[in-house]
Amino acid sequence: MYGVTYADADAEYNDADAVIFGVPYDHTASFKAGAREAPTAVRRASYNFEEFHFEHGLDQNQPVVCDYGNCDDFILPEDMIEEVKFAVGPCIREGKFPIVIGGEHSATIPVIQSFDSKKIALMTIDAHLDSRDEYMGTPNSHACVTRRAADHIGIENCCAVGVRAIGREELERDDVIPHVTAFEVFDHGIEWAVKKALDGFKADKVYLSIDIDGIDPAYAPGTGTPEPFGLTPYDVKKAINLVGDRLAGFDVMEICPPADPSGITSVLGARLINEALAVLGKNLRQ
Ligand SMILES: [Mn+2]
Repeated sequence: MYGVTYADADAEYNDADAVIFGVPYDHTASFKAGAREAPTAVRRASYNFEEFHFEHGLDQNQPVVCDYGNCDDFILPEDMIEEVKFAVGPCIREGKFPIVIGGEHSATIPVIQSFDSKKIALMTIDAHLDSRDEYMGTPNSHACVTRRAADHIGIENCCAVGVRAIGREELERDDVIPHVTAFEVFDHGIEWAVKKALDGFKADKVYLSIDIDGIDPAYAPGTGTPEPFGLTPYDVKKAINLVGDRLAGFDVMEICPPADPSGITSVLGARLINEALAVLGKNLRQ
């Protein structure tokens, strides 16, 4: 690949436990574009950290990680979706752990579609429910992520945590996507929220998709659609560990480097990826 690779993600694809894919796509952005720059920004930020995760007793190279590079960029979301399926699908079918750096949240759609529909649940951390049938003329917008996932894996295997922005048409229908609001997380704690999500899933394995706007804009200002009253980074760190041995894939979406002059949002994104890698490392060691 060209450019910078994720820190210590220098294994060959065939040897890797986990594979990192960048999806520099932001053509359906509704407010502020720029997420296409996030894969590179997050990779750069990954060099900020110690290679030893003392809390977990793991080095950064456990698990073994390959940085696959970026998917090609396209204009239409349907083309992006085919490209991501082409890149990430084999990794999932071979039992490797996919890590995707968006790009817009729409890139989660083809990742979920690449899993066996009966064997995966989707937990999102997101300010938005993103459950519209279509948005701005496409069913594959960033505003349709949980609806498209529900089409594939069933509504009972979807849950959005940290939500605090829902359209009236998303709530006034029979098949509302299961969700836990940010206000409920604040009142009852992240342990309660994640347990509620996990207990609702029929599938055992869980793909955890982090829209960085799920975290409060005070901590993660660099995103296209910031929404106050968000989760803390510590809530999300805990959520990753609470999913624990059910974790089967991970992404960090919607970081927008042009809106992140200090770079702190990309640093947080890389740190959350490291946390997911540490959980995978512990799972593999068991
Ligand atoms: Mn969002």
